Amino acid sequence: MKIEKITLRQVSMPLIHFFETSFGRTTQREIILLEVLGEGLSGWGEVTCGEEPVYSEEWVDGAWMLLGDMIGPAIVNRHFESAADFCEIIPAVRGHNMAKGGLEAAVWDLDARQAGAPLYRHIGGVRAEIPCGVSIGIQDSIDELLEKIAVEVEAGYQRVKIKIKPGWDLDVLRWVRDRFPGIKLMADANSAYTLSDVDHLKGLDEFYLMMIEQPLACDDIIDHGKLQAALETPICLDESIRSVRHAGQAIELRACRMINVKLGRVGGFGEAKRIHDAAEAAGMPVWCGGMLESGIGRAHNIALSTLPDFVLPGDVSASKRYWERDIITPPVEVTPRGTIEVREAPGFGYGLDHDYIAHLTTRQREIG
Ligand code: OSB
Ligand code: MG
Repeated sequence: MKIEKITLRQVSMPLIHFFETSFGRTTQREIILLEVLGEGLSGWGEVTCGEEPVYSEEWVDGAWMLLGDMIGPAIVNRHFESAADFCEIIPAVRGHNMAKGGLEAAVWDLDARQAGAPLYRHIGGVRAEIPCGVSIGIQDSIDELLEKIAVEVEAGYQRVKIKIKPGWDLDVLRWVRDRFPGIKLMADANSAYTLSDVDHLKGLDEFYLMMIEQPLACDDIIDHGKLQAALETPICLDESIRSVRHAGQAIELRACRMINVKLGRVGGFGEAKRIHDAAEAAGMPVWCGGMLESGIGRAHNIALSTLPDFVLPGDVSASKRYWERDIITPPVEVTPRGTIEVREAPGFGYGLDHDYIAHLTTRQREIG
């Protein structure tokens, strides 16, 4: 296959409700969309980096420049066998997985469309319906958090993740457990603790959480292994796993018992599948994380979640939790069973609201 043209668009989308983690609060998303053109068809992808380099080193302006000045020009009109071989023509840029991963996902979407196949089948997915959870940010008060959880439990979501940080952790979890003793509950610290907090973190065990996500440093594996040995609560790694090599090391060092796989963080479907395969071979379940995506990234996450080892509910939830109006049609909807039914149309399976995308676009650049 061959990419004849790439269009970069930046869309500006206000969130319905702010999203706060241990590293900050987001109220408005700036999202780079990628359209890759080949043989008269378009594939679409989304760059999942933040507006600022706080979850990882990547950010929107950096990704825009990298894709527009370096990666885009280097791949336009180059021949490659299929989306699985796209890695062979990507320039040897170190890191920047979200920029590369957004483009790779667009290429997979195009490849699936050219084959007339749904993307999820094209990547080897097997599930017609995926289990869904929600990620709920740090709130201004416990009452607001409890109210938000009540709404999502009522909607049918299969598990609830709350964000924690020092000062918003054990007491908050106690309130949540008091009110919702039976829900599947987990907490995500986004690297807010260190190994010196081990005694404090042992306090998590009384809340019988499904897992604690990324308690320690974003680039750490070894200390997570030490912490896991001291905790009953399973550790799930997010930030620390950027490649199948990291996944292999985490498995070997028993640094986690599950992995949150994010397409952007690991650089696309190719590496996500390799991590999936390594975890599956080790008997470790995985789930699909989220990065407050628009419908395009959300649709890719749904496809990824159909691979066999994605057995745990992911952070893939309904469009209306984020956006007044999404850029895909129909928006992503969740059943009262807390699932998303996977669509069978070619590519990622949803339509695009081109008028609305044009309306939201703040800058655009064409390559090729
Ligand atoms: O750590 O999983 C995370 C959002 C932005 C950055 C990091 C994370 C998150 C989420 C949100 O938890 C998941 C979602 O609802 O998209
Ligand atoms: Mg996380």
